[in-house]
Amino acid sequence: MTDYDTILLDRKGRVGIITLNRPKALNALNSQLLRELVTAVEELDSDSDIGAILVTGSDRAFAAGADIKEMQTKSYMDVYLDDFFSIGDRIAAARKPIVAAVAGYALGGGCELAMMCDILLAADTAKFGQPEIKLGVIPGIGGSQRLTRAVGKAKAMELCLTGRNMDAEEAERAGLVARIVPAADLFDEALQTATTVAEMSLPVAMMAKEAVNRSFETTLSEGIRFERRVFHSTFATEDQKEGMAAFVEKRSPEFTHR
Ligand code: CO8
Repeated sequence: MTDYDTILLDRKGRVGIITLNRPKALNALNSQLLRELVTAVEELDSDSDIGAILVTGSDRAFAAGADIKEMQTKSYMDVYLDDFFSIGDRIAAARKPIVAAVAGYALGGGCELAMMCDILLAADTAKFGQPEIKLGVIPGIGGSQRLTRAVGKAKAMELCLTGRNMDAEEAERAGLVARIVPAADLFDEALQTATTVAEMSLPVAMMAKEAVNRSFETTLSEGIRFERRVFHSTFATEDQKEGMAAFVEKRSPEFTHR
């Protein structure tokens, strides 16, 4: 297993837990943290004992954005040639479901990271925003696109142009988060959610994630055709046979993730 300095990696049952851990910088995403985060996500994504990934931060901050101190002096050529933030695309490319548990600040790259995840749970303390404009830049890890798809143009435009934050209630009303839970219960609820997903058939959960995500990339009729083909292919799994047999026999299914 890889050694990490800026994140903590743990496993509980079939859930891989990544905790962002740069408390002094409110988990700002510097290059080391992003590199370690991507390595950990890929490590868990390719581990056959893992069925879901949970990403979380601290009570005070999920992540307060990309590391401004690290970016401050970079030139156009530095950011263009380095294209450093494209590393984030590898998180969105994970095939296993990822649950984000957000307490405190999820700003800029922190909000973008949360939006790359599949199920977003927010503590009642959560604050979401894309404040990049206040620094003289715009979102760079997908915020202008994913936020707009999640909450619509009206609110996304307002947040990206004014840099104001949304609290958890507004984020839930706007459709950005799946559910709000009391801050003290956030980790347990998120772990429970991730465990529930991880106990489903892994290949079928991966197919469900892929099908939902396809809706962001294609037309309705093509998306439905894609879904139908993937639905057909669930019948090639042992878990479909087990899931339906268990229902008929009035027992819990024992998925083998095959
Ligand atoms: N980067 C670096 N350090 C940070 C960051 C950050 N994003 N956020 C907080 N910190 C540091 C502070 O500098 C401070 O460090 P120190 O104690 O050494 O001064 C420490 O964390 C604690 O922060 P504060 O004292 O500011 O704590 P407050 O509770 O007063 O405020 C806030 C909390 C409101 C979250 C405040 O820290 C803040 O506004 N942070 C910046 C938020 C922000 O603007 N985020 C967007 C960053 S830009 C971005 O994410 C773009 C992503 C894509 C770029 C792609 C480019 C190609």
